[in-house]
Amino acid sequence: MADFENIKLTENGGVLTITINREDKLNALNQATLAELKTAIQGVYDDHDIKGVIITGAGEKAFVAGADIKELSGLNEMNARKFAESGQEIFELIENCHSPVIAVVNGFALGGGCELAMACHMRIATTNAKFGQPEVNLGIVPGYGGTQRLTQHVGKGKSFELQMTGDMIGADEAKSLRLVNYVEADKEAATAKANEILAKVATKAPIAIGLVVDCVNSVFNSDENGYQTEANAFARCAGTSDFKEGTDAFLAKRKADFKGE
Ligand code: CO8
Repeated sequence: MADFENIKLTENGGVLTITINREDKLNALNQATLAELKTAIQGVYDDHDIKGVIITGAGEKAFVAGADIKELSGLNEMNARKFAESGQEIFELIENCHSPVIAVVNGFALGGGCELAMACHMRIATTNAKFGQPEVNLGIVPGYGGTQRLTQHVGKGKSFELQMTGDMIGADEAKSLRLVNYVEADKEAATAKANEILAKVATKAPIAIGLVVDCVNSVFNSDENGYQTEANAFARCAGTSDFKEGTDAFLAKRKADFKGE
């Protein structure tokens, strides 16, 4: 596994854990960290042995406390767009990944950290997690897709409130807003829950799982007819050996053994 300075990769039973590893800066995302994150996610696209991904932050205090404000402070109108677009591209890679990606949110998930969590397919928070888009405090708007994904997750009114006030919300409120799937007592329990979900997904037909990602994401792509995407995905699944295996196994009252073919 490649050597990284700002993230840590560990693999266990087909689950890759990507830990943002700048604990002294509350795991703030600088450009070097984002570049490493991109390489790690691209690796998932190429490695079919990876059945699922967990993204988390080092330590107990923060998932990611945002983009690195020191770096942001040097931006101007010329280069800021490029910064935002290159971050958006990485978060889209996460969102479109055919392996399930779960954020284990342990502490602050602010600004780019909240945006990173929202780009994952699911979020499991610890009770001390805090979510927020505090960019207005710095005189900016979210730039890594937060204006879009927060609105998709929590609806327009709450999205306006959170972005206009910059207020943080706790894990229970985030769950009641459907921003997180589960709240667990601590990082260990949240990681166990993420692994439990990923282990279950790993027993399903991989091609179908990847196409669920495409179909759900198509809901939010105004250039795409999601119903057509779904019909195409359905047809593609029907042509796989896994479809035959799944239906044969059901009819024979045995457990299906999917091969991803
Ligand atoms: N960037 C850089 N350093 C950070 C960040 C950050 N986002 N957050 C914390 N740190 C650093 C602190 O500077 C401090 O470093 P040092 O010890 O060297 O002084 C260390 O982490 C510990 O932080 P604190 O001492 O502040 O810890 P506290 O417990 O007192 O406070 C908070 C914790 C409340 C989380 C506080 O650190 C904070 O408010 N952080 C900033 C949160 C924030 O505003 N995040 C949004 C940033 S903007 C953004 O993410 C935009 C994304 C889109 C970019 C688009 C592309 C251009």
